[in-house]
Amino acid sequence: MTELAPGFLWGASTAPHQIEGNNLNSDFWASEGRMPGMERSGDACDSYHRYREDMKLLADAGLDAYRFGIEWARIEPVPGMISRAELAHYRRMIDTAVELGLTPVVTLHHFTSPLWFAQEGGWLGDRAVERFRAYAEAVAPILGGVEWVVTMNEPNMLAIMIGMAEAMRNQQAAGEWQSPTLDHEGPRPPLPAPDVKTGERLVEAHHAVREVLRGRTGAKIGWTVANRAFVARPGAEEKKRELEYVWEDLYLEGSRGDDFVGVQSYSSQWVGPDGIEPHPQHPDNTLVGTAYRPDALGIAVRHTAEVTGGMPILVTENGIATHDDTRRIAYTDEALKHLRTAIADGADVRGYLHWSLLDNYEWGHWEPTFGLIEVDRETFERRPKPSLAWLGETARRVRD
Ligand code: IFM
Repeated sequence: MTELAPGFLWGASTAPHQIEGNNLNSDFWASEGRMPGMERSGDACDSYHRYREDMKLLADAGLDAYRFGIEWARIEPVPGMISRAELAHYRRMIDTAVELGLTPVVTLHHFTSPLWFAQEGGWLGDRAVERFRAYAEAVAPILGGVEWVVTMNEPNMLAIMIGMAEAMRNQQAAGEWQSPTLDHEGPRPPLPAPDVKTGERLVEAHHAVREVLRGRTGAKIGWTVANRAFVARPGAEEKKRELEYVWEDLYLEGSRGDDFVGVQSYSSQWVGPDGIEPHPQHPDNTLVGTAYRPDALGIAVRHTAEVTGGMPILVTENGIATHDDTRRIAYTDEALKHLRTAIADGADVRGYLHWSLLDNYEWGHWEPTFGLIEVDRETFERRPKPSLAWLGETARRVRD
C-alpha cells in the first residue's frame, strides 16, 4: 500500500458561523429569516463556549487535526475597532487544540463577513481588499505556531453567495431560500454560476492576505476550493473545460504560489453538451440533494493536482449529509480508497479533514446533518456517532 506523507493529518473541520452561535455582527446573521424557508442559526451548537469539549471528543477518538475558523465580525465588529478579547478567545482555541494534541488548521474567512463590510459594498466594494488585509494584520499576531492557515473558504461558493445577496437586496429573489450548498433541483432554479469578476476580486484579496501572513507568520498559506468533480459526457469535453474554469479553475489557478490548496469534495456531476446535468433523482441522494458519489474525492484531488501543477493538497472538507451514520461510514471508507488511489498515482496529499465534526447550521437549514457528532440543540449535549470512533480507528490503523 502507498505510504502517506509523514505527518499526514487526520481530523475534522468546522466553520465559526455554523457552530459558534450568536454571530450577531455578521452579514449572514442579518440576512437570516429574511426569506421564507430560511432558518436562523441562533445559538447554533454553542461551540463559542464549548470548543474544548468539541476538540476533546475529536482528540479522544484518535484524530490529530482540527480545522476551525476565526470570525471576522467578532474580531472587528466596527471598522477599525479590533476586539482584543476576541483575539484572546481565538488564541485560547489555538492553545487548546495544541494542548490536546490537535494540529490547528485555521480559516480566516468562511463565507461570513462583518455586516458593516457588506454595507460598505462587500467584496465588490472599493475598499474590500484593504479591509480584508487590515483584518489579517490584526489576526496575524495570534497565529504564532500555527502551521496551516486558510485565507478564505470556498471563494467559488462565496462568489455565488455574493450574487444571491445582491439578488435579495434587489428583491429579485423569488420563492424560498435555498442555501447555495444545497443542490435540490426540481421546482427551484439551479444554482447560478460564480461570477468571474467577483472571483477575480477574491483572488486579489487572497493574494493580498497571503502577503501579509507570509511577512508576519511562519504558517503555510492557502485557500480551499469547492470542487464539483465534473465528468464529461462523450463529446462534451470542451464544455466541461469551459465550466470548470468558471466554477473552480479560476480559483485553483489563483492558488499558484501558495503553500498548499484545500480540496473540498462531496459529489460529482455530469457535464453534457448543454451544460451541467442536474443530479439524477435517486433514493440514494444525500440530504442536500446531491448524488451519492464517494468517488468524487479522487476526481477532485486529481483535477486539483493537474490544474495547480502538483501543489501540496489538504483535503479540508469531505463528507455526506445523511441521518444514517452507517452510510456516512460507508461513504467515507470508499472516499478514502479513492483518495489512496489518487495518492498512489502521484497526488501530494498532506491530510484528510472530514466535514464536519458536528451536526451544524447548514446556511439557512438545520435538516442536513454532516456531523460525526450529534448535538442536542436545546441542551447542547454532544453525542458522538459511531463514525467518529470509526474515523479515529482508521487514522490509528494507518499511522501505526
Ligand atoms: O457546510 C458547508 C461548508 O460551510 C462549506 N462547504 C460545504 C459544506 C456542506 O455543504
